[in-house]
Formats: sequence, C-alpha cells, structure tokens
Amino acid sequence: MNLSIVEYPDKRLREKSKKVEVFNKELHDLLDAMYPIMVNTNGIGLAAIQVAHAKQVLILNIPEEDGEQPIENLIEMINPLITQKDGEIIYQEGCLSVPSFYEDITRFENITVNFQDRDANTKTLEANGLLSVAIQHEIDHLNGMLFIDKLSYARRKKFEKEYKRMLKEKKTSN
Ligand code: QAP
Ligand code: CO
Repeated sequence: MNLSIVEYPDKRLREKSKKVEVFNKELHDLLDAMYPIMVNTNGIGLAAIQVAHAKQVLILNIPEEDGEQPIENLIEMINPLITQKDGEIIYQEGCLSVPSFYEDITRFENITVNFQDRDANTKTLEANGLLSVAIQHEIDHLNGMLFIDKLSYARRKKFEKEYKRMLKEKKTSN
C-alpha cells in the first residue's frame, strides 16, 4: 500500500472516520503501511484519515526516555472511545498534517479508553501524560478535528498567517 500524509488545509482532514466493522487483511495492510510512514516522518501518533483512509484507526508509538521508539511499544487502536476523563495537562503539540507548527494545547490529564485491536479483541487502557495527550489528539482526527482548532482566535490567526507564508516558501523553493 502506497500512502502519503495529507496536509492542512486539505479538506479530507475534516471527514468523519467510519467505524471499522470488518477486521480483515485490508485493515491489517493499512495498519502495517501506517507504521513506517509514522516513524520515517518522526511521528509519535498517526490517524488513518491522515493517510486518506476515513476509518476509525490510529497508531501510537511514544518514545522512551532515550528517544527510541521500539516497535514493541506500538499501540494500534480501532474504534476507540474515551469512557473516563479528568484533570488538565498543557502540552506543546504538533501534527504530521500541520508540519512545522507547534503550540500549547490543554487536554485531560487522565483518560480511560476502550478500543479494539487488529483482531477485534476489546481492550481498555488507562493513560496519563504524553500518551493521554496523544490518544486525545488522534481521536480528534477521527472526528475531523485538528489541534489548531483549539487555539484562541488570536493564535489561530497568527497560525494561518505563518502557515500560508510557509506554504508559499515551499512552492517557490521547488
Ligand atoms: C500527535 O504528532 C501528538 O510538525 C502526534 O515537522 C502531538 O507525531 C501527540 C511531527 C503532540 C502528542 C503530543 C510534526 C513531525 C510529528 C511536525 C506527531 C514535523 C514533523 C507530530
Ligand atoms: Co495530528
């Protein structure tokens, strides 16, 4: 499967992802193709809609203290649903679909998430800190939501200006 990252302001990022009903080879191929894309682009999380597949699928690979991302730490979530949330955490977020822009975002510190694995087994995970932030960020993608949507009006305007300038520079350097 040949995948590439969909970048803002591409409208496909606004699609609502559909629940996965069939856990077949096509799903496994998608998951297998998402992992190298995420790692090779220095990502720690990726939702299927970011590679133009509107399915409720996301992957996460939170780096360890030494920055390594062993594949043993890969988490695959199908049809995730947050069932409990509390507390507050502010983290400087980025997104593979919004390259080179980072901003502080407030999220829940602690969450419980129900999901299915690639073989349709039901799982529950309690998360806090960076993993919790990453799960919330990726689940937002499944609902067509981006982290820049959470910025104040002033910061969003600043972002749009900076991002447009960056896109222009990208074009003229080609
Ligand atoms: C979402 O984000 C996330 O701009 C995953 O040039 C973000 O992997 C979860 C990336 C923050 C938790 C905290 C962004 C790579 C990667 C860029 C990413 C870039 C290269 C973003
Ligand atoms: Co993202």
